[in-house]
Amino acid sequence: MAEGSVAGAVREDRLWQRHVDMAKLGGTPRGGVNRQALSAEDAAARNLLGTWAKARGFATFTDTIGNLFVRREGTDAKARPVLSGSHMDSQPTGGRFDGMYGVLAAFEALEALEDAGVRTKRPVVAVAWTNEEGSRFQPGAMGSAVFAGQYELEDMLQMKDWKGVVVKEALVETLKAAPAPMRDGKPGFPLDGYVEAHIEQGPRLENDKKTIGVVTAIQGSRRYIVETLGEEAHAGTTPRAARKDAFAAALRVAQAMYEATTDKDDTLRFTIGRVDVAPGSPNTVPGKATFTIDMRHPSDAVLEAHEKKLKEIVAAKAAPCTAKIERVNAVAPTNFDPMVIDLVRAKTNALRLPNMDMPSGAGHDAMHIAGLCPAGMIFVPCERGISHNESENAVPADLAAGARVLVEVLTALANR
Ligand code: HGY
Ligand code: MN
Ligand code: MN
Repeated sequence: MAEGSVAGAVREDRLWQRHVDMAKLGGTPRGGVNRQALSAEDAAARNLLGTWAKARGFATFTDTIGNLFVRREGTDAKARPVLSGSHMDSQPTGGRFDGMYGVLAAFEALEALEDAGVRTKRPVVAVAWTNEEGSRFQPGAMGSAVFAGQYELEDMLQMKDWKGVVVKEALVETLKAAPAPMRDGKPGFPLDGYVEAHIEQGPRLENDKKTIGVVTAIQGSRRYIVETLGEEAHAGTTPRAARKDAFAAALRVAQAMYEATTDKDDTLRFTIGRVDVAPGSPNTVPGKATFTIDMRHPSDAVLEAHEKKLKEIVAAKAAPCTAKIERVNAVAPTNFDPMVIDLVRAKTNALRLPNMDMPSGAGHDAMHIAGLCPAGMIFVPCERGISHNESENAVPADLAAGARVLVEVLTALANR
């Protein structure tokens, strides 16, 4: 098979149109998407992918955490498959490409193999992982982590969203609205390789005028919930000195944490993305406040040291309220397999695409799958590096370039 022959079957127009079609599902007036995990919009995207798969004769199946698979057979049906994909769930004010690009690039790879008439030894499977964003339901990358055996299925099925809806209920609704043959039992099956395509969600490729990012690693990440407890009281009659104001305590704790996580080379990432105050009445002193923490760094030791600081701050700054900090999850830094990194770089060079090696600041499902088999990622640029924002944008030519590299890499892995 001539070098690049399968890449030649990738169609930029078809790949772009699929993004346009998917962006209508949960599309927002400002041009983004709100397609949260296990929502009606998520189910609609699952159904659309299933319709496309059926039209091409690819088998689809799901598992008990709702990961959705699209399988193209190989000549050796018993061989461990090669997997590629990402996620279709989005942030509440998300973009049209975060996650969706990786799913559609994987699907485009299956179509290109089909159109090129290329049979691979191993099956090649595309996947849409359940709840990568971890926005509605925590923790993120839930489907891939359960698949990889990092989280217990039963624990994840009991997780609740901010309104108290349980994953298990939302999953039943989603699979009813978007039925697919169920692969029963604990999720997970042997893999021979995994490659995920994704927009960079940062500005480096655009700044350096590169089309492809050869991803070498993903930084470590930890999530926490902080809760402060005080005493509800009348806003008009209760003097400041007598108050146990839970929001004031949360502010003291948060401010101290921002100061403690400011590092001179601006490498540590510390984000408080959600704050809830109860009872949420303008004239009642808050009795309870909770806020989320998302903390990231390339070094686990740095994350560990800062986790200690966060706990000390919670103990020191909450009085006269009480407070607690609970770690929701911790994902260690991921280093991708050198064989896959080299293969991505080689196939990119063979296609004469400008590229650079780079780590990922964002988390991805690949961080869990990298523990199961040789894994890697392919980045393409997004405009000004903006993501987790409705103005997220990418251009058809870059999306197609990434899909060409992807299909060449998958073909090589599937014929190993
Ligand atoms: O949060 C992340 O890094 C990913 O975009 N969900
Ligand atoms: Mn993503
Ligand atoms: Mn994201």
